[in-house]
Amino acid sequence: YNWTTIKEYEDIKFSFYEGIAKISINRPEKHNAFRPQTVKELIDAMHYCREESAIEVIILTGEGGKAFCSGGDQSVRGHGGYIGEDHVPRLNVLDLQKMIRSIPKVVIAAVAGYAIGGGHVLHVVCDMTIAAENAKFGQTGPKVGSFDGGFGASYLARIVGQKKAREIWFLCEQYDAQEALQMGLVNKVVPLEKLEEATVAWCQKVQQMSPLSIRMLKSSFNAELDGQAGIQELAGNATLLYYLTDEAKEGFNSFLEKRKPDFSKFPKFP
Ligand code: 2NE
Repeated sequence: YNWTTIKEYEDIKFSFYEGIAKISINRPEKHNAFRPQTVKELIDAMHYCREESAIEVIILTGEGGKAFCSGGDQSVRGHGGYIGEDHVPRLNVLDLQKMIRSIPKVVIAAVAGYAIGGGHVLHVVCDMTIAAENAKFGQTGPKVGSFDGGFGASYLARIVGQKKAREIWFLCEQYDAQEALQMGLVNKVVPLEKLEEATVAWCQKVQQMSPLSIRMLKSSFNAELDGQAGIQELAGNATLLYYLTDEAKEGFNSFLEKRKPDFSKFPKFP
Protein backbone atom coordinates (compact mmCIF):
# COMPACT_ATOMS: atom_id res chain seq x y z
CA TYR A 1 0.00 0.00 0.00
CA ASN A 2 1.20 3.45 -0.87
CA TRP A 3 0.85 5.09 2.56
CA THR A 4 1.65 8.79 2.52
CA THR A 5 2.63 10.62 5.69
CA ILE A 6 -0.06 12.97 6.99
CA LYS A 7 2.06 14.55 9.69
CA GLU A 8 5.45 13.88 11.25
CA TYR A 9 5.63 13.08 14.95
CA GLU A 10 8.26 11.91 17.42
CA ASP A 11 6.56 8.82 18.88
CA ILE A 12 3.96 7.81 16.29
CA LYS A 13 3.54 7.43 12.54
CA PHE A 14 0.45 8.89 10.90
CA SER A 15 -0.27 8.02 7.29
CA PHE A 16 -3.03 7.90 4.70
CA TYR A 17 -4.10 5.59 1.90
CA GLU A 18 -7.35 5.86 -0.08
CA GLY A 19 -9.59 7.16 2.73
CA ILE A 20 -7.85 5.13 5.45
CA ALA A 21 -5.74 6.73 8.17
CA LYS A 22 -3.16 4.58 9.90
CA ILE A 23 -1.95 5.65 13.33
CA SER A 24 0.98 3.57 14.48
CA ILE A 25 2.80 3.76 17.81
CA ASN A 26 6.50 3.92 16.97
CA ARG A 27 8.48 2.98 20.07
CA PRO A 28 9.32 -0.65 19.22
CA GLU A 29 12.35 -0.65 21.55
CA LYS A 30 9.85 -0.36 24.44
CA HIS A 31 7.25 -2.65 22.93
CA ASN A 32 5.39 0.55 21.98
CA ALA A 33 4.80 1.63 25.56
CA PHE A 34 3.31 5.11 25.69
CA ARG A 35 4.68 8.13 27.52
CA PRO A 36 2.66 11.37 27.85
CA GLN A 37 4.20 12.66 24.59
CA THR A 38 3.07 9.52 22.73
CA VAL A 39 -0.48 9.95 23.96
CA LYS A 40 -0.43 13.68 23.16
CA GLU A 41 0.50 12.80 19.59
CA LEU A 42 -2.11 10.05 19.37
CA ILE A 43 -4.76 12.52 20.56
CA ASP A 44 -3.59 15.07 17.98
CA ALA A 45 -3.78 12.49 15.18
CA MET A 46 -7.18 11.27 16.33
CA HIS A 47 -8.42 14.87 16.38
CA TYR A 48 -7.13 15.30 12.83
CA CYS A 49 -9.00 12.14 11.81
CA ARG A 50 -12.22 13.50 13.27
CA GLU A 51 -11.95 16.82 11.43
CA GLU A 52 -10.70 15.52 8.06
CA SER A 53 -13.60 14.35 5.91
CA ALA A 54 -11.25 12.54 3.50
CA ILE A 55 -10.52 10.12 6.34
CA GLU A 56 -13.27 7.51 6.46
CA VAL A 57 -11.82 4.71 8.59
CA ILE A 58 -8.93 4.57 11.06
CA ILE A 59 -6.41 1.85 11.84
CA LEU A 60 -4.65 1.89 15.20
CA THR A 61 -1.53 -0.27 15.31
CA GLY A 62 2.07 -0.53 16.51
CA GLU A 63 5.37 -0.59 14.64
CA GLY A 64 7.74 -3.53 14.60
CA GLY A 65 5.52 -6.62 14.56
CA LYS A 66 6.37 -7.53 18.17
CA ALA A 67 3.95 -5.29 20.03
CA PHE A 68 0.77 -3.33 19.50
CA CYS A 69 1.35 -1.48 22.77
CA SER A 70 2.67 -2.53 26.19
CA GLY A 71 0.81 0.20 28.09
CA GLY A 72 2.15 3.10 30.07
CA ASP A 73 5.93 3.56 29.93
CA GLN A 74 6.95 2.40 33.40
CA SER A 75 10.28 4.18 33.17
CA VAL A 76 8.55 7.58 33.27
CA ARG A 77 5.95 6.67 35.86
CA GLY A 78 6.22 8.97 38.83
CA HIS A 79 4.25 10.36 41.72
CA GLY A 80 0.64 10.58 40.44
CA GLY A 81 1.03 9.52 36.82
CA TYR A 82 3.28 9.32 33.80
CA ILE A 83 5.68 12.25 33.71
CA GLY A 84 6.68 14.14 30.59
CA GLU A 85 9.09 16.96 29.86
CA ASP A 86 6.86 19.45 31.69
CA HIS A 87 7.26 17.36 34.89
CA VAL A 88 3.48 17.09 35.23
CA PRO A 89 2.13 13.61 36.08
CA ARG A 90 -0.60 12.59 33.63
CA LEU A 91 -2.97 9.76 32.71
CA ASN A 92 -3.85 11.33 29.37
CA VAL A 93 -4.49 7.93 27.78
CA LEU A 94 -7.97 8.11 29.33
CA ASP A 95 -8.75 11.10 27.08
CA LEU A 96 -7.51 9.11 24.09
CA GLN A 97 -9.79 6.19 25.01
CA LYS A 98 -12.80 8.52 25.03
CA MET A 99 -11.81 9.97 21.65
CA ILE A 100 -11.53 6.53 20.06
CA ARG A 101 -14.98 5.66 21.32
CA SER A 102 -16.68 8.87 20.32
CA ILE A 103 -15.09 9.55 16.93
CA PRO A 104 -17.92 8.95 14.42
CA LYS A 105 -15.74 6.74 12.24
CA VAL A 106 -14.83 3.09 12.66
CA VAL A 107 -11.49 2.49 14.41
CA ILE A 108 -9.91 -0.92 13.81
CA ALA A 109 -7.06 -2.14 16.00
CA ALA A 110 -4.47 -4.22 14.13
CA VAL A 111 -2.65 -6.13 16.85
CA ALA A 112 0.67 -7.86 16.28
CA GLY A 113 2.49 -9.09 19.38
CA TYR A 114 1.75 -7.70 22.80
CA ALA A 115 -1.38 -5.75 23.67
CA ILE A 116 -0.70 -5.48 27.38
CA GLY A 117 -1.84 -3.24 30.25
CA GLY A 118 -2.97 0.18 29.04
CA GLY A 119 -2.10 -1.06 25.55
CA HIS A 120 -4.64 -3.82 25.93
CA VAL A 121 -7.28 -1.27 26.90
CA LEU A 122 -6.51 0.69 23.73
CA HIS A 123 -7.48 -2.25 21.52
CA VAL A 124 -10.51 -2.93 23.75
CA VAL A 125 -11.92 0.54 23.07
CA CYS A 126 -11.45 0.23 19.31
CA ASP A 127 -14.55 -0.81 17.38
CA MET A 128 -13.01 -4.00 16.04
CA THR A 129 -9.72 -5.85 16.49
CA ILE A 130 -7.83 -7.97 14.00
CA ALA A 131 -5.09 -10.00 15.66
CA ALA A 132 -1.98 -11.50 14.13
CA GLU A 133 -1.22 -15.09 15.15
CA ASN A 134 1.60 -13.84 17.38
CA ALA A 135 -0.69 -11.53 19.38
CA LYS A 136 -0.70 -11.73 23.18
CA PHE A 137 -3.35 -10.04 25.27
CA GLY A 138 -3.53 -9.26 28.96
CA GLN A 139 -3.63 -6.81 31.84
CA THR A 140 -0.78 -6.34 34.31
CA GLY A 141 -2.09 -3.59 36.61
CA PRO A 142 -2.25 -5.57 39.85
CA LYS A 143 1.34 -6.77 39.21
CA VAL A 144 2.83 -3.35 38.52
CA GLY A 145 0.74 -1.21 40.84
CA SER A 146 -1.94 0.10 38.52
CA PHE A 147 -5.44 -0.56 37.23
CA ASP A 148 -7.93 0.78 34.71
CA GLY A 149 -11.36 0.55 36.29
CA GLY A 150 -13.01 2.54 33.50
CA PHE A 151 -13.39 1.12 30.00
CA GLY A 152 -10.56 -1.25 30.91
CA ALA A 153 -12.81 -3.03 33.41
CA SER A 154 -16.47 -2.31 32.72
CA TYR A 155 -16.33 -2.25 28.94
CA LEU A 156 -14.01 -5.26 28.92
CA ALA A 157 -16.61 -7.10 31.01
CA ARG A 158 -19.30 -6.20 28.47
CA ILE A 159 -17.14 -7.78 25.79
CA VAL A 160 -15.91 -10.98 27.45
CA GLY A 161 -18.34 -11.29 30.37
CA GLN A 162 -17.87 -10.58 34.06
CA LYS A 163 -16.15 -13.85 35.01
CA LYS A 164 -13.57 -13.66 32.23
CA ALA A 165 -12.90 -9.95 32.77
CA ARG A 166 -12.28 -10.58 36.46
CA GLU A 167 -9.98 -13.48 35.57
CA ILE A 168 -8.04 -11.25 33.16
CA TRP A 169 -7.48 -8.61 35.85
CA PHE A 170 -7.12 -10.80 38.95
CA LEU A 171 -4.68 -13.35 37.45
CA CYS A 172 -2.80 -11.08 34.98
CA GLU A 173 -2.21 -13.96 32.58
CA GLN A 174 -1.52 -13.63 28.88
CA TYR A 175 -3.90 -14.98 26.25
CA ASP A 176 -2.94 -15.88 22.71
CA ALA A 177 -4.82 -14.85 19.59
CA GLN A 178 -6.97 -17.98 19.43
CA GLU A 179 -7.98 -17.68 23.08
CA ALA A 180 -8.83 -14.03 22.47
CA LEU A 181 -10.95 -15.02 19.48
CA GLN A 182 -12.77 -17.64 21.53
CA MET A 183 -13.69 -15.14 24.23
CA GLY A 184 -14.89 -12.54 21.70
CA LEU A 185 -12.05 -10.18 22.57
CA VAL A 186 -10.96 -9.96 18.93
CA ASN A 187 -12.88 -10.27 15.68
CA LYS A 188 -10.43 -12.17 13.50
CA VAL A 189 -7.03 -13.86 13.60
CA VAL A 190 -4.69 -13.81 10.61
CA PRO A 191 -1.03 -14.69 9.95
CA LEU A 192 1.29 -11.83 10.88
CA GLU A 193 2.25 -11.15 7.28
CA LYS A 194 -1.44 -10.77 6.37
CA LEU A 195 -2.33 -8.38 9.20
CA GLU A 196 -2.19 -5.16 7.22
CA GLU A 197 -3.88 -6.68 4.18
CA ALA A 198 -6.74 -8.10 6.29
CA THR A 199 -7.18 -4.82 8.17
CA VAL A 200 -7.21 -2.73 5.01
CA ALA A 201 -9.73 -5.15 3.48
CA TRP A 202 -12.08 -4.63 6.44
CA CYS A 203 -11.58 -0.87 6.21
CA GLN A 204 -12.52 -1.01 2.54
CA LYS A 205 -15.68 -2.96 3.38
CA VAL A 206 -16.68 -0.32 5.94
CA GLN A 207 -15.91 2.40 3.37
CA GLN A 208 -18.61 0.93 1.09
CA MET A 209 -21.25 1.56 3.77
CA SER A 210 -23.40 4.62 4.42
CA PRO A 211 -21.29 6.95 6.62
CA LEU A 212 -24.35 8.32 8.44
CA SER A 213 -25.57 4.82 9.13
CA ILE A 214 -22.17 3.83 10.54
CA ARG A 215 -22.06 7.02 12.57
CA MET A 216 -25.52 6.42 14.06
CA LEU A 217 -24.71 2.79 14.81
CA LYS A 218 -21.44 3.60 16.57
CA SER A 219 -23.11 6.18 18.81
CA SER A 220 -26.04 3.80 19.41
CA PHE A 221 -23.68 1.07 20.60
CA ASN A 222 -22.01 3.61 22.88
CA ALA A 223 -25.28 5.07 24.18
CA GLU A 224 -26.34 1.77 25.68
CA LEU A 225 -23.16 1.66 27.77
CA ASP A 226 -22.01 5.22 28.36
CA GLY A 227 -24.90 6.72 30.31
CA GLN A 228 -25.59 10.41 29.78
CA ALA A 229 -22.37 10.90 27.80
CA GLY A 230 -23.48 8.11 25.46
CA ILE A 231 -26.97 9.56 25.10
CA GLN A 232 -25.47 12.99 24.45
CA GLU A 233 -23.43 11.55 21.59
CA LEU A 234 -26.42 9.78 20.05
CA ALA A 235 -28.61 12.85 20.58
CA GLY A 236 -25.95 15.04 18.93
CA ASN A 237 -26.23 12.86 15.87
CA ALA A 238 -30.02 13.10 15.98
CA THR A 239 -29.62 16.89 16.03
CA LEU A 240 -27.26 16.70 13.06
CA LEU A 241 -29.86 14.71 11.10
CA TYR A 242 -32.63 17.12 12.17
CA TYR A 243 -30.57 20.10 10.96
CA LEU A 244 -30.55 18.49 7.52
CA THR A 245 -34.36 18.63 7.30
CA ASP A 246 -36.47 21.39 5.75
CA GLU A 247 -38.48 21.42 8.96
CA ALA A 248 -35.46 22.53 11.03
CA LYS A 249 -34.45 24.98 8.30
CA GLU A 250 -37.92 26.57 8.47
CA GLY A 251 -37.20 27.24 12.16
CA PHE A 252 -34.01 29.24 11.72
CA ASN A 253 -35.11 30.83 8.41
CA SER A 254 -38.23 32.22 10.10
CA PHE A 255 -36.04 33.71 12.83
CA LEU A 256 -33.70 35.35 10.31
CA GLU A 257 -36.66 36.60 8.25
CA LYS A 258 -38.36 37.97 11.40
CA ARG A 259 -41.60 36.04 10.83
CA LYS A 260 -43.53 33.31 12.59
CA PRO A 261 -42.36 29.79 11.68
CA ASP A 262 -44.83 27.73 9.62
CA PHE A 263 -44.34 24.07 10.50
CA SER A 264 -47.82 23.09 9.23
CA LYS A 265 -46.56 21.68 5.91
CA PHE A 266 -44.25 19.13 7.49
CA PRO A 267 -45.41 15.51 7.88
CA LYS A 268 -46.51 14.13 11.23
CA PHE A 269 -45.32 10.53 11.31
CA PRO A 270 -47.32 7.86 13.15
C1 2NE B 1 5.05 -6.85 27.28
C2 2NE B 1 5.96 -7.80 28.02
C3 2NE B 1 5.18 -8.94 28.64
C4 2NE B 1 6.98 -8.38 26.99
O1 2NE B 1 7.94 -9.16 27.62
P1 2NE B 1 9.31 -9.54 26.85
O2 2NE B 1 10.11 -10.39 27.81
O3 2NE B 1 9.01 -10.10 25.52
O4 2NE B 1 10.06 -8.17 26.57
P2 2NE B 1 10.85 -7.23 27.60
O5 2NE B 1 12.27 -7.59 27.63
O6 2NE B 1 10.14 -7.19 28.91
O7 2NE B 1 10.61 -5.81 26.90
C5 2NE B 1 11.44 -5.33 25.85
C6 2NE B 1 11.88 -3.93 26.19
O8 2NE B 1 10.71 -3.12 26.29
C7 2NE B 1 10.65 -2.51 27.55
C8 2NE B 1 11.41 -3.47 28.46
O9 2NE B 1 11.82 -2.81 29.62
C9 2NE B 1 12.54 -3.90 27.57
O10 2NE B 1 13.51 -2.87 27.50
P3 2NE B 1 15.08 -3.21 27.79
O11 2NE B 1 15.15 -3.85 29.14
O12 2NE B 1 15.47 -4.15 26.69
O13 2NE B 1 15.76 -1.88 27.70
N1 2NE B 1 9.26 -2.37 27.94
C10 2NE B 1 8.25 -3.23 27.72
N2 2NE B 1 7.12 -2.79 28.23
C11 2NE B 1 7.40 -1.60 28.80
C12 2NE B 1 6.63 -0.64 29.48
N3 2NE B 1 5.30 -0.78 29.66
N4 2NE B 1 7.25 0.47 29.93
C13 2NE B 1 8.57 0.64 29.74
N5 2NE B 1 9.35 -0.20 29.08
C14 2NE B 1 8.77 -1.33 28.62
C15 2NE B 1 6.79 -7.09 29.11
O14 2NE B 1 7.68 -6.17 28.49
C16 2NE B 1 5.95 -6.38 30.10
O15 2NE B 1 5.36 -6.99 30.97
N6 2NE B 1 5.92 -5.05 29.99
C17 2NE B 1 5.27 -4.20 30.97
C18 2NE B 1 3.76 -4.18 30.75
C19 2NE B 1 3.10 -3.29 31.77
O16 2NE B 1 3.09 -3.61 32.94
N7 2NE B 1 2.58 -2.15 31.33
C20 2NE B 1 2.01 -1.15 32.19
C21 2NE B 1 0.65 -1.54 32.72
S1 2NE B 1 -0.17 -0.26 33.60
C22 2NE B 1 -0.82 0.70 32.31
O17 2NE B 1 -0.43 0.56 31.20
C23 2NE B 1 -1.89 1.69 32.58
C24 2NE B 1 -2.91 1.46 33.49
O18 2NE B 1 -2.95 0.33 34.14
C25 2NE B 1 -3.89 2.43 33.75
C26 2NE B 1 -3.87 3.59 33.03
C27 2NE B 1 -2.86 3.82 32.13
C28 2NE B 1 -1.88 2.87 31.89
